[in-house]
Amino acid sequence: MSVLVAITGRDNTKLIAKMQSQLPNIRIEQLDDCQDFAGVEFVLAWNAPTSLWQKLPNLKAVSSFGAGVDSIDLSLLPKDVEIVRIVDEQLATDMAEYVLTHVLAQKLRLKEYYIKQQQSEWKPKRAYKYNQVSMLGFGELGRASAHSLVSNGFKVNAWSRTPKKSTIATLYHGDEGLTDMLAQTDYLVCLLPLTSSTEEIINKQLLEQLPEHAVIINVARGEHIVEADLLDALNNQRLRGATLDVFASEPLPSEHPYWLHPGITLTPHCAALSDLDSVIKQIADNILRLKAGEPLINCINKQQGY
Ligand code: NDP
Ligand code: OXD
Repeated sequence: MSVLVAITGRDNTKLIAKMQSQLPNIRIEQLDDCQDFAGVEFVLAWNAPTSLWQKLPNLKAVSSFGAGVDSIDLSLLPKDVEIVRIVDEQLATDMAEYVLTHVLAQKLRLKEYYIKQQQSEWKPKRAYKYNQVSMLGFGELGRASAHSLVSNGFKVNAWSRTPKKSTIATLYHGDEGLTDMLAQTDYLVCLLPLTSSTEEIINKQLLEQLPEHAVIINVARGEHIVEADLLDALNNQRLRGATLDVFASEPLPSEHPYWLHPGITLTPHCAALSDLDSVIKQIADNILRLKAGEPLINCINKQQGY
């Protein structure tokens, strides 16, 4: 059995060395140097080329290198191949900190002051009183973010696909639930996985259901947003602002209108960056489980796509 690291767009030397030290008896190959595709049973993938999957007749499991699995085209994989993802406490803590920070930054109008600072303009204004945060997605990261928001005095609503119970948030599900939640939203935080049901969910129709003072915080995937609809809502004062960490095209192209938009705060997909050691521990655990014929951890539901 061998493991293939198919992560494109970064230097994997350190990652492979760390994996190899945890798995001394397992052959780990890099995509570019792989000599024996037929021996590969486990792939660690992030933006792997779509042509890869057909070269792997003995593939048994694929692990995403992140929490999201959207960089793997599930339709190209045989039905019996397991897909696993990263579920990590530190990742959830980091995401919760990012979400709280940016909700507070929007409440305290920090972007306005950064712009005024550049013009040496002294103009204090009261912080907004708005305190209702609505989460699109109430999974590992949505729940962690909700906890930290509630501990800091925010009221939290959350929308998921299936009905749930929670002692900290008011919960909604389904299309009707979404409409009800949007009307009571000051800050809309997107923490959905990217699937065919959630792609372009933040569109004109959704934005029109938000109060005009609302703010979008997207920390999931850029493809959740119809960019032209977001810009239109911001330019016509139907939305107060947006904090964006993720983009349909990354790195965000230098000519993109988001960069200089006064209503947009952006960060370079850094809301929650995986800690290499903790991620490798999970991946190594799954590789050893596969080798021993044991059930893998953090499997996704392939039908749902997350
Ligand atoms: P989970 O799978 O744990 O949670 C997903 C949530 O979304 C669940 O509550 C699920 O509902 C809900 N959901 C899925 N589909 C729908 C739908 N059609 N309608 C309504 N609700 C839906 O994911 P995580 O919390 O671990 O991660 C979320 C995403 O965050 C990742 O997929 C990734 O894209 C992004 N991410 C971004 C990072 C960054 O740095 N910016 C870092 C890490 C992740 P239900 O509970 O009913 O299943
Ligand atoms: C992830 C990410 O999915 O970094 O883990 O976006």
